[in-house]
This record gives sequence, structure tokens and C-alpha cells, in this order.
Amino acid sequence: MLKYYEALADQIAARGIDLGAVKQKLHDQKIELPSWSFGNAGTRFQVFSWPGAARDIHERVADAAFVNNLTGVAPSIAIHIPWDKTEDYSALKQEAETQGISIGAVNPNWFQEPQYKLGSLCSPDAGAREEAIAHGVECIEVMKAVDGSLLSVWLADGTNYAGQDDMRSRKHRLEHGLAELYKEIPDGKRMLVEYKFFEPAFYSTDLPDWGTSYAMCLKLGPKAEVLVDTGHHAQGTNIAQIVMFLLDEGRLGGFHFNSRKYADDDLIVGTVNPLELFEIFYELVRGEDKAANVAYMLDQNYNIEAKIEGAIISVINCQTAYAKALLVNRAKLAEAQAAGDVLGAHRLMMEAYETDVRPLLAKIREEKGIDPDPLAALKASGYEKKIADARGSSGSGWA
Ligand code: RM4
Ligand code: MN
Ligand code: MN
Repeated sequence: MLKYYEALADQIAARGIDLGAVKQKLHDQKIELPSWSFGNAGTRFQVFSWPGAARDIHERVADAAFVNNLTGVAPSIAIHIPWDKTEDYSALKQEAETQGISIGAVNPNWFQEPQYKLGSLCSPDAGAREEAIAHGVECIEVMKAVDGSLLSVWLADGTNYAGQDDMRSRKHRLEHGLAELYKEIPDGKRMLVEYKFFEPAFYSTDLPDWGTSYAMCLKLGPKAEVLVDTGHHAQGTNIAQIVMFLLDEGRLGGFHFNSRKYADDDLIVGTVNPLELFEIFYELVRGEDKAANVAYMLDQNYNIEAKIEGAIISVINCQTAYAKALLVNRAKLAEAQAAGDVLGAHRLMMEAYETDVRPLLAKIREEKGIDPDPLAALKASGYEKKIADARGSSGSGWA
């Protein structure tokens, strides 16, 4: 790939794009890996065992660090509590740091305990609500101990039948529960509020869409921002427009990237609809400084595919979409838009999207001092065989 770099550089310059600025942005890009993607996972039909799947948080950290070493742009790992529960969180922070990564977002788990059958923060059961708040506070303590800056809130709360619970009361319980957690968020740290339009509840979801999350964040205060999980939208939703709106309002906290064909499939980002991912990254580029604090996280599982390879491809797909978005000539685009040149404007977007940026990404890696081809480096490393031999096939799933 590297041998094609000069030709690409000429092509980019001829389009009036500042290649040095593009490269700087690509050098600075960061994608956070989810700890849960390194263990065994599956659907509600079956969890498949994968040789070498991580068995605990220590192995998940090692795998994430390995992916960071090969890609150069994945320097943190998100954790899910209690899946990643450990005795000593400052030791965990140290352990990650010695391997060159940090602990990122802390994700409370409000959906796997029996008391959460009817919900967590929104449950009709006051005891369940109290436990849910206590768990959130515990996770904020974990966030402090690992020196993370994000509490990532996703609730499985909702109802399955009309009349099952009073939706208005649930809204009030949600406001109360979130406010109790918000009080505990230290200055300089943030609470990201995720939404999902269905599943596991199917009649109503207490935080069903970005607008509801946004309304909650406005009530809570400036440390609360919306988290966009790309898998959590109805067919046809324009996610790029949601990204634009939240950025412009200063309330886009971050992403959970994945791909979906139908539902919350958690497939590898950029595989089902790479054009949509490009459109999202274009809005992030367009947002300029307003996108400075956005957290880019993956939320995926590799169920039938190789996990380390899946993580590397996910990171590369995010780099690819970002690189292409950086190649849009925005000055020309603005001219075409102002002139009402509908298809001229569209072609400027597509010209960037259709550019083969692989030589550029290879060049960035070379400049970072890593192998220009991370997948070849993975094969050459023997890492997959090493972990398969050491760990066997008993890696923990959603424990
Ligand atoms: C949910 C949501 C959350 C994730 C869980 C495991 O659908 O995307 O972010 O933590 O799945
Ligand atoms: Mn998510
Ligand atoms: Mn999801």
C-alpha cells in the first residue's frame, strides 16, 4: 500500500486539500475498545466458545493493549461492571498503563440482576431503584479509582405491555435516579446518557431516542451529554443529522460504534453501511472544535468471527471513514451549496468517499513506527495462537 502513497498525496493536493492537516488529525485519532468484545459472546440463541477468548479483565486489558500496539489509535478500554469487577482498581489502572493503555468509560450493568426484572432506575419497586442508584454510585467510585472521565449510562428499562406500568411515573423515577447519579459526578468528568428504541423491552423503552436523552441531559446539567450508539435507531434514521444537532447544541458526549442491518446487531462498524459511517464522520469534521471532547467508543461483539481481528478491522474502518471525511473540500462544498448545485455538492462528498485512503493510513502507521498493515502484523505475531494455547476455549461471556 505504501508504494501508492505519493500518487494519493498528489491527488489530494490537486483537490486543494491540506494534506499535512489531514495527517495530523489522523495521527491524533483515538478509538476506545470495549472490554466485553474480547470475551465469548453470542446471541440469545447461543454463546459460542472462541479459542483464546479473554477470561477476565486482565486478559481483556492485554488484548486491548495488543490491538493498540498494532493499530496505534486504540489507547483505552471501556469496562463494564460487574463483568470487569476486580479487587483493586488503582492496580488495574497501573496494569493497563504498563501496557500502554488507560481505562476509559465505566459502564454500569443494570440488567443482569433479578431485582431488575421490571427495570432499574425506573422500576416500580423502590428497593430495586435504590439498588440501581447504589450500583451507579459504585461505578462512579470505580471511575474515580481508574482515573476515567466517563460514566456511560444505558438502561434496559421499559415495559412490554400497555398498562404494565405507569409511563409517566417511570419518567419521574428516571429523572430522579439520573439526578441522584449526576450529583456524584465530579467536575471535569461526564455522564453519557445512551438511548435505545427497543429491546429488551418492546412496548416502551424509558430512554427510547436521542431527543429523550437530550431532554434528560438538559435537566441534569452540563456534565450530562448524549451517547449515540449507531445500532440503536429505527431503519432509515439519519444518524448524521442527529450527530450534527447534538454537536451544535454542545451535547454530543460520544459514540458506541457498531453496524446494524436490522436491530441492535453489534456487528463490526463500517461493514453494513460504510457510507453512513462516512456521513457521521463528515459531521464530526464539520463540527470542528465542537467535536473536541467527543468520545469514540466501540460497542460490539464478535460472535462467530475472530475477536482480535474483528477489533483491528473495526478500528481500521473508523480510521477509513474519518480519513475520507477529512478529504471533503469544504470550501468548494459550501460554494456548491450556496449556488444550489445539488449534484455538484453531492459529487464533492462522493469524491471524498470514493477515495482509496489505504495508502494514507499505511503512511500514518509508518510514521507512528508500527507495521503499515495491522492484519498482516497480527498474523505474523502468533498472538492468536499464543492466547488460544494459554487460555483454551473457556473465556467468560456475559458473566
Ligand atoms: C446495550 C447497549 C449498551 C451495552 C449493552 C451491553 O444494547 O448498547 O451500551 O452496554 O448493550
Ligand atoms: Mn451501546
Ligand atoms: Mn446496543
